[in-house]
Amino acid sequence: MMKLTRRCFRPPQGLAVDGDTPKEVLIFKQVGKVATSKALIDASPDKGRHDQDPSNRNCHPHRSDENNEFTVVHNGIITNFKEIRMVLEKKGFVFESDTDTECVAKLAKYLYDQGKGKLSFTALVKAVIKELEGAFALIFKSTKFPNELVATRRGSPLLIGVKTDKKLKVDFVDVEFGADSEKISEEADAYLASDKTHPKMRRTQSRAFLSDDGQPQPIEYYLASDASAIIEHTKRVLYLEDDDIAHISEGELHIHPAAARRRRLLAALAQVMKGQFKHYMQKEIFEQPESVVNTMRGRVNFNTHSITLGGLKAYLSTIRRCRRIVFVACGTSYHSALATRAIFEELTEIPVSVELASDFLDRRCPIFRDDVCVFVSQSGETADTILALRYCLERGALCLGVTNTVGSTISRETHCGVHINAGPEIGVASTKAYTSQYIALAMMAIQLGEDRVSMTARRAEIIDGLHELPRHIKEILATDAELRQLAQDVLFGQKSLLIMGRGYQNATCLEGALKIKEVSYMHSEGILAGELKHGPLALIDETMPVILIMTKDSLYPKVQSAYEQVTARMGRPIIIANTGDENVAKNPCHKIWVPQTVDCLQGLLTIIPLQLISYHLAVLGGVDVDCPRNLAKSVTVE
Ligand code: UD2
Ligand code: MG
Repeated sequence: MMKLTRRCFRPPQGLAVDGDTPKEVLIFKQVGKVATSKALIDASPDKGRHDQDPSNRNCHPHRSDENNEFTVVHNGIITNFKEIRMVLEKKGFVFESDTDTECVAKLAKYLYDQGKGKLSFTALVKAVIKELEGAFALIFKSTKFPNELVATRRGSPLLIGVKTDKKLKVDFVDVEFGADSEKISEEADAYLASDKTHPKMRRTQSRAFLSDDGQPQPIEYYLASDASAIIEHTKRVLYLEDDDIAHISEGELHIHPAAARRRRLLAALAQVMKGQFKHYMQKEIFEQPESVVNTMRGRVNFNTHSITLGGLKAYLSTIRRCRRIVFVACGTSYHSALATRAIFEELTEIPVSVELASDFLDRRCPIFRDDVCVFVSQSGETADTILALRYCLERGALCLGVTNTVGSTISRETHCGVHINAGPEIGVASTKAYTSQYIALAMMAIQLGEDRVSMTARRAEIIDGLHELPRHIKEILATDAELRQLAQDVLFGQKSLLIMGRGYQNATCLEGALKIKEVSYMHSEGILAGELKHGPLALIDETMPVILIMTKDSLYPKVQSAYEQVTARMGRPIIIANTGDENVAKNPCHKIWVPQTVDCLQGLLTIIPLQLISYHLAVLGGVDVDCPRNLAKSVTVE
């Protein structure tokens, strides 16, 4: 019995169905010569992030086509389902539900047909899950493989119960249930993990259950997400590990150990995904009006001005009681934490520090039980950030994750956290993940500060700003041609570029400079305008390219004085300013216009022209934009 809390189920079409109560639909009953295999599913309404109705059409199992060639039940979430769906739709598949699961059934059929029917069921499932991102427990049936069933998992739990009178030769765990069933299944887990004497089932390539005379014995298998679901049938349970593939046929259970993880999308599929764009980086920049909405979906109520982050709900009071919040991250993720530090300080009044993971580890920074540590990473696999996380876990701090990858190491090993739901990011230079991290962190600050009545109006103002974001981002993207021209006329071919600003824009300067370095190989430096006099001013002359961010917030006069310092040294900065700023409009310099929004969200808009400029500089320079030299998408080595 899979306890599928976020899914709903219908009796499968074209499959043997047993059991008739609505709560316990018995599906995938496999009636072979001697064996039956069962998966019992709880029927429960879908709470659906993907705007799924708990309707019949969104019920499991989902199928590949009208002939039910492949049928799938699923617990978890496939985060790249939209891309897969798009690809399959181009191949002529017609989808009949709004679910992420359906793309798995259809992908199975597509790959099966591609392989001209030569793939075994297990090899096929292996190929399918290589394309999937997210967390899942999946069970597959197919008319192409009658009397066979394949199950696999990543991130979401899946276990196999076995019921037989025979003495088993393999190390199934006997689970017992008292009042606290959850605790006991945890103990069973721990037992399995600690028991080194028995060979682990998953290492044995295959194991049939034979009697002494070599004849197969009647055996029933149960597939479930939790041992409590099948305890009335059997106490013998085997826990699958991530990417294990369990194959049941003819009464035999074979477990194939973890397939190679996360190979990227098939090249052909990947090509289609890029659509009208030349590079992923470009596609991902232009996706931002949509990805920022996905980050907020189901979490922000713009009418009541309230925010609910499901992942933090149970921990809010603990977080509010902490003595400080420590952000730990690398690269772009570090900049997203810097960008939101001020919002945290303002809305929560909790002291905040922002650390680069490598430096944090070098210093062996003191961490205590009453600290809250937040680990930000797009992939959730950044090596330094993971090491810092384990360091903080050892010291008893509450650890939060902010990641884009469901089922990643950081998502699994943190106590709680927020998935930013920006969709897969493929370009090495992070763009949409930055804006989504920024928003996720801003939402976190608002939710944490919710208990402070004096800030109600301020929170409402920020939430209104979030509401306008997609429109504002679109306005900036519409100026792409002008930005390309500016990159070509003024910046391309220069040796260096300084990006200056202060306050909320400090993070934009650093992130903008990082983008330029990463993809155009041009030297660029983000400079806090308040630091000009303390050194960087010496770099300024009439030849040094400078971008100055001068948006309308409380620091506007101070940035103006920075502008004067630069022009007094014959510098001619390009100004990023708010649309309608007459003071800047009068100025003969080059200008980049961005709409004005709430001060603390302005950085979400000022970064976008810099992303576009870095992209155009890269293209002009003939750089392999999506894979710049010496860099990898997720840095999984120290
Ligand atoms: C969850 C579901 C989403 C949808 C929604 C409906 C998942 C992954 N998300 O989204 O599909 O059904 O509920 O309300 O199933 N977490 C960590 N570390 C991290 C990130 C997350 O421990 O770095 C935990 C988090 O505390 C939570 C779980 O993972 O327990 C899911 O986090 P989320 O942000 O996806 O949660 P939510 O409620 O937005
Ligand atoms: Mg977790």
